[in-house]
Amino acid sequence: EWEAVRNGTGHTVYSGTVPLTTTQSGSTYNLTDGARGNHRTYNLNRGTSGTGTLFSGPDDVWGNGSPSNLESAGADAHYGAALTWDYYKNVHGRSGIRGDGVGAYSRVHYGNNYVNAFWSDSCFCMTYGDGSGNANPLVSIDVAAHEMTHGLTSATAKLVYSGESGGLNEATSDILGAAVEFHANNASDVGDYLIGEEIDINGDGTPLRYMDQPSKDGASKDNWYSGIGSIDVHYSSGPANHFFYLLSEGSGAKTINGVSYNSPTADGLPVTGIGRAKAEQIWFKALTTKFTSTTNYAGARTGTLAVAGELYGTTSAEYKAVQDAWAGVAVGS
Ligand code: ASN
Ligand code: ZN
Ligand code: CA
Repeated sequence: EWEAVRNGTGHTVYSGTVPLTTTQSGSTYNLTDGARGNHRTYNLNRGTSGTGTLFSGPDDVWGNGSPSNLESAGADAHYGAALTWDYYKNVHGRSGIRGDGVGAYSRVHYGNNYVNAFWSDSCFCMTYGDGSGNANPLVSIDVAAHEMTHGLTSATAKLVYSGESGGLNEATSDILGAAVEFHANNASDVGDYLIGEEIDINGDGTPLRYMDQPSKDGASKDNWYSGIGSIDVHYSSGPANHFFYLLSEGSGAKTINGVSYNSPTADGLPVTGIGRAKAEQIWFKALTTKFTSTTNYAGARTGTLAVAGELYGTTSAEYKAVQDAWAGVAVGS
C-alpha cells in the first residue's frame, strides 16, 4: 500500500474554507498531516475513550461548515493543530510539542453535550466536546492552540496545575493561543486578545476570557494578590494574561482588528507596549528556559526579566516595559 502527502480542503465551523494537509493511502484520504509529524484527527462519535476512528473518506474535502456534518469540527481541529505546529516551528524554531518533529493527535465529538476541551498528558492528545445549548463545538483556533500549548508546557516548564504555577500554566495557554490566532491571519476568525469568542459558551456572544481586563469575565483577577494561588487556575491566570496584554499593546484604550480594549494598570501608571512579536518571544523563552514546575508570579517576573535582559539588554525599552507591565498587575519589587 502506498501513501502520499496531499493538500486537502476543509470547510470548517469557524475558520471558513481552509487548506488541510492530509495523507492518501490507496484510494482513501485521511486526516493525517503528513507535513507535521503525522498529526492525526479522530472522530470519537460521542465516545469517551480510545481514539474512535481516524477521519477518512474517498475525497480530500472535509466538512461543509455546519457542525451537523461530523467532518466540519474535524476540519477545525486539524487546521488548529496545523496552525499551532506552524507557529511554534516558524516563530520559535520548535518542531512539534516535544521538539522532536513527532505529531500528536486530536479527538473530536467527545461524549454528549460536552462543553469543554482538554489536553491529556496520558494520551499526548487533545480532545474536544460538541458543546450544548448555545455552545458550539469547542474547536476554534484559540481553543485548539490553548489545548496544544498545555502539551508544550508539559514538555518544558511542567508548571504544576494548581496554585500560582497553575495560573501561569493556564495563562501560557491563553497567551500563546492568542498568538497562534493572530499569526493564523484567518479572515473568518481574526486575531484578538479574547479567548473562546467563537464558541459562544456563555450564550450571549461574550468570550470566555479577556486579556486586557480579565475581570470582565466576572471571575478572573486583573492583578496579583497574596491569596491568588487558592482560586481556580482559569481565574488566577488573569494577572499573567493582563501582563502579556500590557507588554504587547500598552495600557489604556485601543482598537485592534475591530475589537476595542481598555487595559488599566494596578498602579495607575502607564505602560508602553513593545508589540506582540517581542512579547511572544519573551514569554516563550521564559517558559522554555527559565520557568520550572513551581514557578510563581514572582518567579515569572524574574524569568521574563532575565529573558528580556538576554534578548534586548537590561537598559533597553523592552526590559523597562517588562518591569512596568509586571508593576501594572501588582507583581514587583
Ligand atoms: N479546557 C480546560 C483547559 O484547557 C480544561 C481544563 O480545565 N483543564 O484549561
Ligand atoms: Zn487550559
Ligand atoms: Ca480569540
